[in-house]
Amino acid sequence: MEKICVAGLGYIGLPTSIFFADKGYDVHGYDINERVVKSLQNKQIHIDEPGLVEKFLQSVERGNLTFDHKPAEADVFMVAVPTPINENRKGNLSYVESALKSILPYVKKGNLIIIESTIPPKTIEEFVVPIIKEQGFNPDENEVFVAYCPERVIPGKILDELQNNDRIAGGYTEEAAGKAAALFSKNISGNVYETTALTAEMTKLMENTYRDVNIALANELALVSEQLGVDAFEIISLANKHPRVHIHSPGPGVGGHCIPIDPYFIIEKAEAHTPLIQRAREINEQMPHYVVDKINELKETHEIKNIALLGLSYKANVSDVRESPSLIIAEQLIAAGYNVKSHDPYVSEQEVSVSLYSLEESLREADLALILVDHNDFINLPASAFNEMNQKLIFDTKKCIKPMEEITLYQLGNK
Ligand code: SAJ
Repeated sequence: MEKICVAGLGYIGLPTSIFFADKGYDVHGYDINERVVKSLQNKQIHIDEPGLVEKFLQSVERGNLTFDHKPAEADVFMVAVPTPINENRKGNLSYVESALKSILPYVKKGNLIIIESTIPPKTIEEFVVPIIKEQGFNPDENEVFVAYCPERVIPGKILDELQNNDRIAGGYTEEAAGKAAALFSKNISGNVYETTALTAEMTKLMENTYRDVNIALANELALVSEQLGVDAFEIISLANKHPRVHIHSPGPGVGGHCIPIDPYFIIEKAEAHTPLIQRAREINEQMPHYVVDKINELKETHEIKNIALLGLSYKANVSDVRESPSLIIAEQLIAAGYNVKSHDPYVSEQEVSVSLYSLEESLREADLALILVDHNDFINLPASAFNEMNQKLIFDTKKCIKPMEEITLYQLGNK
């Protein structure tokens, strides 16, 4: 069995390392973050995903999963490092560059290098391959095989989706696509599709851009519905009964490390041809401010000083707060002088800049309960949960609270 070296032990790299180690491969994961490496060496795992810790411990005990702050020789190298955007909203490839440069001294002829990080179109051809050539290997001649194989997993179901999702193997050459496809085909249950690196790069970006644009449409519908006095969620649910319609849901904004970022990778390469993608980003980025404006508006008719802010993660039932719209809303409300008591059953205080309270503490003496995430814990909270509030006023941005007697309920996208 081939030996695999994974660069980057974050949300994708660590589960990927564990996935392949569980299949019996010798996997060596490395990361420049000493703290992460130390804790993994001490059998502590920093990512909370169903089934992950068990498989991690089994592989570590078996001895075929090791961690270090430097790479090791292998047959397959996988790069799963972050690709953030800079202030100018252009992809920052510095982690990809440094990961590549650190693995290259360990690479031998015939090895396969797979990039998994999300990257702007043409990055393999114009950025990755030239770095590999500088090291003396010619990927055009398949001296090393280079492929782009984007991941598609969703937080909360990472292991399941690594196993079952279809995958794309985008080769810099046809042979590289074939090599990468063979590796995944042997190990996953989904189908593997071979294509070029550029097609794979654009496909990955369009998947998330489709979602961003569709969410922007839902958010626009929410605003229109409020003006017209109809319920956007009901309209969406009815429209989605049409066999070819799938409108997404409105909300307080779009967070996470993919959907709010990936569209910019397309925009940076084709600014003149992406007015729709750009407008969708603007609409979604405006949503947290819209929520704050709504609260200021509610203040004209209700006494609002203390706010219980429920939900800080970027989406339901995960602890991830990256790019979470809730954090923007919390900061703006605090800056506007409200007393904000935030609660999230999944998020720990060291991950956020705001203080956290229990559900009861946050709701006690609150003038408004602001629901920003549809965690299972919040769905259909009983009326009694709101008993200790100063006034029973709820603003639900995710339509997860049912209307109840004695509670004044405002919903995003409704009235
Ligand atoms: N959101 C809405 N309305 C919706 C759906 C989502 O407002 O109808 C918001 C969520 O609340 C959240 C954000 O959008 O703030 C993104 O959430 P998400 O569940 O749509 O996506 P992610 O970022 O967790 O994961 C996405 C997935 N991509 C697609 O579904 C096309 C995942 O499969 C990718 O692996 C991941 O991006 C990635 O790594 O690219």
